[in-house]
Amino acid sequence: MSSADKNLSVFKTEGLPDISSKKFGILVAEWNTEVTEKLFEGAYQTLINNGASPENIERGNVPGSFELTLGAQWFAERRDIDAVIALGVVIQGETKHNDYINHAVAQGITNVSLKSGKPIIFGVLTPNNMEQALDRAGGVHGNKGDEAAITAIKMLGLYNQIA
Ligand code: DLZ
Repeated sequence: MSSADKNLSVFKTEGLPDISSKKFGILVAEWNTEVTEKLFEGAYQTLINNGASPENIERGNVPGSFELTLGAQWFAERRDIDAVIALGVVIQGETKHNDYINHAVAQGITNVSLKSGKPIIFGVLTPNNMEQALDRAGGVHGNKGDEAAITAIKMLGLYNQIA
């Protein structure tokens, strides 16, 4: 079983909707790229494995996780984008900086999601250290990028059912 499969084993992944015509924006924070690149690979590959077309997946880089919110809004404002996945890693440091960033991004992504009515997925790891981050970016605890992609797909399916 791959680490991606292990991660997804906590999810119900059967019966996912057809996403062959859906367009995704994936935002990647440039802080801690050794981790965020793995999150991107996981999210991208999970979308492809579930039927998305490569030409329907667009990537945007932002300087740090704090900027994920505005990047998500720019993607969400586009009529052609159906869902956005925001990927970042905020590692706890010696200051409270991480708390401010984490809260701002969580709140910001919620706001963009509610304002746009589109799924904007919070794919931000908030570990205590780099080891915990790598464990969740294709390591022993799976890949948060995979999980974020599955969540985006599920929300698109739910939109068809209840919106
Ligand atoms: C400033 C900062 C710090 C200390 N730590 C992180 C981090 O662990 N992960 C991350 O994605 N970004 C960090 N940043 C950068 C902020 O997200 C943001 O880019 C800057 O504060 C500029 O707005």
